[in-house]
Formats: sequence, structure tokens, C-alpha cells
Amino acid sequence: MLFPEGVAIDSLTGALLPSTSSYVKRVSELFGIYADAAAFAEYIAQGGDQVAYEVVDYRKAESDLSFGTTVMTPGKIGDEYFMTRGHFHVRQECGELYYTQTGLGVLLLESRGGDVRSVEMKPGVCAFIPPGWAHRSVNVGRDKLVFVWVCTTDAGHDYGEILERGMRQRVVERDRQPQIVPNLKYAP
Ligand code: PAN
Ligand code: ZN
Repeated sequence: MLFPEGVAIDSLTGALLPSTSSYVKRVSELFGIYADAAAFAEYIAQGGDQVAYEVVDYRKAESDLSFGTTVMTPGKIGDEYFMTRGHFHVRQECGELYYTQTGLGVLLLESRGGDVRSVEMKPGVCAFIPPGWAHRSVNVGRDKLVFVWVCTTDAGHDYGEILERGMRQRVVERDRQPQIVPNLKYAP
């Protein structure tokens, strides 16, 4: 049987107390998601294999709801900001919430029908991700981007489609500002 409890979330580090699991993604594990392959290779060659993001979970198999944090390091590959892999949920009826606590980001969203949207991520803004929309977060700030997510426990992550074809839009730096541009490598 599950019992209620309070979980302390550190808005600066994304640490959860208690948590059930966590993982990190290093830049080297994100091969193929950035537009500029040469910049990616150069980044890795120069020893730059830092943690791009960390995900910390509070997840109980017996509960319908799970939550956790994602903590994204600031950085760029070429002119493209650090981002998550991006995914659809396996269970298409499952949406999600992303509540930003620290930092600045852009949430890129894409429906299966090809609609594109973005939601600004900044402290106090809760982004609503409807069922059926692929989502990828992008850290466009100079500091860590920390957000809390809340999702159905068995929503499942379907990474294949986004990994293969990419998303229709990218977020790049232009004149020191983040800008959403079409993905010229988008391959449906
Ligand atoms: C989030 C994401 C997390 C990492 O918990 O899984 O931010 O992003 P990727 O999974 O795309 O690498 C979520 O959306 N869960 O459903
Ligand atoms: Zn998700």
C-alpha cells in the first residue's frame, strides 16, 4: 500500500527528497539531434562531454501519477542550444505538465498532424502538454533550466520517431537572442 508523503524539491538543483531514481544524459549520448554535426564532433573532441541534463523521478509503479525534475545545463552546439531528446508518449492519451522553477527555456511541441507550437519556459509558468504532442525542452538561458514534470506513470517514452526525422523547428542563437527557426534537416 502507498502512503502519502511530502517531497522536497530544490528549485535550484532539481534535487528531490526522497526520490526513486535518476539518470544523466551526456552530450556525447545525444549524437544526431543537433543540426551541426561538425560542431558536435568538435565539441566532443575538445573534451566537452559534460552532463547535458539530469532527470530525477518520484515514481511508484502502483500509482497512476508520477513526477520529477529535469535539470538542463546551459550550452550550445554551434548556434543551437542544449536540448532534450524529445519524444511522444507511447500511450497517446497521456499529456504532461512542465512547471519551470529556474532558468529560461523554450518548449517545442509538435502534433502528429504536423502542427507546431512553442511555450516559453520561465519561473512560474506551467506548460500544458496535451496528449498526442511530441515535446522537447531547450535551455536558452545562461543558467541551469530546472523544471518539474508531472505525468502518468505508464505514459511511456517513444523516442524513435523524433530521433529519426527530427522536429520541424529548432532553437538557435541569432544576435545573442534565442530564435525558433525551421529545421532544414527535417526528414519526414
Ligand atoms: C520528461 C523528459 C525529460 C528528458 O521527464 O523525459 O525532460 O527528456 P527526454 O526524455 O526527451 O530525453 C518527460 O517529458 N517525461 O515524459
Ligand atoms: Zn514526456
